Amino acid sequence: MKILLIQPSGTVHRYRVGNFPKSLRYSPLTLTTLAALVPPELDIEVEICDEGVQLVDFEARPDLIGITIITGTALRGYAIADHFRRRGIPVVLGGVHTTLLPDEAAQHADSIVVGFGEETWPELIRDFKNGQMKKRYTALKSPSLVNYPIARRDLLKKDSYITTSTIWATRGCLNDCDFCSIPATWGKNFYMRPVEEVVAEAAALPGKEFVLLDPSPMEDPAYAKELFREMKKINKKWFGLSTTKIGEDPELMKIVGESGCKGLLIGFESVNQMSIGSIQKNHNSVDFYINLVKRMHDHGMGVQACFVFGLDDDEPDIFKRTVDFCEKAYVDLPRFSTYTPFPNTGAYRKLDAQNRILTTNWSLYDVEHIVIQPKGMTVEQIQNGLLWAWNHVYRVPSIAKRLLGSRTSTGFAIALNMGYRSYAKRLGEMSNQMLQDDVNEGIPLA
Ligand code: B12
Ligand code: SF4
Repeated sequence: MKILLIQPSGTVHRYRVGNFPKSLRYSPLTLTTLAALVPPELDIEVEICDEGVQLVDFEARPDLIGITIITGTALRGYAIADHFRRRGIPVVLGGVHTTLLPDEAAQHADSIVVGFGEETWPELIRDFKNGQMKKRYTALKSPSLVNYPIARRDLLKKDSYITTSTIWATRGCLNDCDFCSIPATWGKNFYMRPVEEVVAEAAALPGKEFVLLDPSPMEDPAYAKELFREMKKINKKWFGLSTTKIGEDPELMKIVGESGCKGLLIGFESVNQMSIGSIQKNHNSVDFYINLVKRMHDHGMGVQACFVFGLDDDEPDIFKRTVDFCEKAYVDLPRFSTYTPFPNTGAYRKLDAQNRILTTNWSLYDVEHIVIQPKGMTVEQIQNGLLWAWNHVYRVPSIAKRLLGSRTSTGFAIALNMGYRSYAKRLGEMSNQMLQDDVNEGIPLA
């Protein structure tokens, strides 16, 4: 028996169009994890296809196909699923978007997996082998994370990524930011793998660097301190994510810095405290931002700061204020997006009730398009402001100012900034391309 696992991509991320040069991609973990969960005793051949780096073989004839979808890739995923189902090949859909909108996904699949796949995916495969696959499998609470199977990184097209050393230690988040899919998908829960297993997996990864994909790994400070104290012993560099809460605990900040962390992506979201309040990100305090970035730099960590435009309390000066902040705070890698209410989130329900959802074309839910009717500005003002901010903050003088001020910059930080600079230059063109997104691109007609 053969299973093909596919991760579809939106137009601008799709192979050959690409928003980043190949060299700046790290490999995702979803498909390699699902491959590792296939029961070994069933002797099943598994192939994976990450459409971000390779073409889907639409002539393939596996026995079963599994497709993972997030909102921005859902329509492409449905088109791929419809194609293979027309050819009589059964398709299973799973992932964040399937969990958020199971009834929608079910229209394009023979079976869906809602929630976590650790137990349901092997159960589904056994049922399939016995000709008894059910229409839906659901697991909304995480199973035990002890003895977690090691992702099948051997199945990846290794040369297509800057690194295949991606790993996770925790899942979920205890915060409830109104636009975020994490609590909407998994509830306000936080699950942790045993420290020794995570460290052993990180130690065994090839190379001297790895990426920790957890959306908010510091939610339990005692666990985080233990994890990163142990991580220090393996003497590797790593990059990951955090919330601004890291700044509330000087001991945690020090331990993380000493553990080999070279940079963290942090959701600052806005330099306007009123806007922060409106999205329920109550742990963010704008007055504290400059100091937070400075202390991160003091501990040798770069900062990828993410901001959202188009919040209800934003005014037209928000773009300049945000860029000014990035330059003043010496933010290593600024990133801008638009307020995107992912389905089934508090933001979606609120804006839908106010009749302000402009489109449910999920391909445009890539956080760079405006999908809602803004309050204080027009759609055009936000689109233009977004482009202006990206281009302004990635001018060479701005890059130089930020990286010189940061004191943590390396050749890698310069390469990332140059990658984002070319992304910024092409963003307008790519946004228009997405408006004409052909989710059927490359799919044979019959
Ligand atoms: C790594 C990552 C990326 C990588 C790779 C993408 C990917 N899908 O893996 C990159 C950098 C490319 C990326 C890009 C983006 N991302 Co991203 N990303 C993540 C991240 C941090 C980790 C994903 C991961 O590897 N998880 C570990 C695996 C094991 O878990 P999992 O995927 O949930 O899979 C489990 C279950 O869901 C289930 N399952 C999943 N799929 C399937 C399929 C089948 C068949 C079955 C049986 C089961 C199953 O089984 C697994 C085991 O339980 C998540 C946050 C998170 N922790 O989930 C955000 C996340 C998926 N990203 C998100 C977003 C918004 C984006 C971007 C739009 C952001 C941006 N600024 O560019 C882009 C979109 C790219 C695109 N359109 O193609 C959102 C998605 C929200 C939504 N509703 O769509 C998330 C949830 C973060 C968030 N805060 O909300 N991302
Ligand atoms: S802190 Fe981050 S991961 Fe947690 S709910 Fe907010 S945006 Fe989502």
